[in-house]
Amino acid sequence: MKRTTRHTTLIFLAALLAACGNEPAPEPALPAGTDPDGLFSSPVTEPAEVVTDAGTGVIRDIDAEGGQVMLKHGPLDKIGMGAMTMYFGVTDDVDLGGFTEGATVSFEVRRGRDGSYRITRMCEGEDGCGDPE
Ligand SMILES: [Cu+2]
Repeated sequence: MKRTTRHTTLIFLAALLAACGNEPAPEPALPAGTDPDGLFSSPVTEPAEVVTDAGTGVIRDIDAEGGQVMLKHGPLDKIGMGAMTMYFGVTDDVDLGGFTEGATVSFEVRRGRDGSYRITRMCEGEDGCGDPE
């Protein structure tokens, strides 16, 4: 009888440990200031992986048909990206036809849940794109 009891206790402990291991990690809070307009807030629980940042860069190439632009950009700390030259996709709000290679631009970029970066706003000059309409 005593042996059976001990065995049952061990199973109980094992079940407890297994339950702990399966517990989902708590959702990390969205860092302050990453979503000032609440654009990406949702009542549904979503991973806090949509992050935006703003920076400046120089246009190296424009692929208007492909919807992407190559920028030599400065560091983008909020999305954890150092200075580099790379292609960004752009959202439908960005009209690449209004830009020329070699232009210095300000831009806003968003990292989607799929991990890709897309430019959501872009304008000439280094002074930012102003407040969103
Ligand atoms: Cu980059």
